[in-house]
Amino acid sequence: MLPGISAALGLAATLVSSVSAQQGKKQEYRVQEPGWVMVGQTSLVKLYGQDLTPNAIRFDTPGITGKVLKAEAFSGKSDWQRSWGNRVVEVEITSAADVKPGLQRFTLTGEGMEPTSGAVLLDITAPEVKETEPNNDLRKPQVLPDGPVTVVGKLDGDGADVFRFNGKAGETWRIEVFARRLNREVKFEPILRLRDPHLAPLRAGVDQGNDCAIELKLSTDGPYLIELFDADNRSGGDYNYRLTFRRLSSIGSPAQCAEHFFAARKAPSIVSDVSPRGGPCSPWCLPLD
Ligand SMILES: [Ca+2]
Ligand SMILES: [Ca+2]
Repeated sequence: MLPGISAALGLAATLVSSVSAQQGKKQEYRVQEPGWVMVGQTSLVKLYGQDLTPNAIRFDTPGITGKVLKAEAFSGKSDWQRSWGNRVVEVEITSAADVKPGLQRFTLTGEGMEPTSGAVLLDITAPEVKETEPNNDLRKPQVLPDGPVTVVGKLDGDGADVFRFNGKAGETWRIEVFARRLNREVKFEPILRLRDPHLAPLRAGVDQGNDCAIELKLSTDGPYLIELFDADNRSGGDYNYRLTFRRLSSIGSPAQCAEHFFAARKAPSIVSDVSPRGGPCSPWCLPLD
């Protein structure tokens, strides 16, 4: 090696070691419970990881704040739980009502510790729909109501559940399955497949230990299909899931939202689009279109 390059590498190595000495001991965030928090609310979340010893949590997006309440040792009861690490940290996460739903990144910092980062899923309240069989056939799917919906279901029988939803060109949708995040012990490895109005596959989401999601800007008007199945085509009594359909882009401003909310109060048939429990309107409701 040329002496100049060798010296440069030596200098780089010195810099790296001095940076890591300044940053401190390594800590690693791995898993959280529960798997999501709600926009406009304060939630308690447990973060698990190896040597996790933070005293602060900071989010990239304004409007979300967090507070570390407690950090202590954790001993998993199964091999799976032990893979989460040896520490559990209780944090309180508060989101303002106008923060955009979706993944929100955070960084954990602590005295003498290297920072570690992760993401929490921020969700909105949406009408719940119970999954109903038969829904196995691409040509006979379960038809979902328009707008954001949460399907509560179970993968059983022949092990495929198919849903149809309406989306329009230019809208961005996030379709996400929660299965392992409901029950971390279950063997369910969910796969999602999105098909266009001609049944052609557009995109797939594959579980890699923490469920999966598809987020896509639609290029044509729907209806679209979502298929949910297991990676090994298994199904069973404990293969429960929560499947969320969220329209992310076609979201009204607070002024539009207020206008829609008052329109909805006059027309009860669309109240469920805005606030199914009659609570205050979130800016992330449907626009007047
Ligand atoms: Ca089913
Ligand atoms: Ca089915």
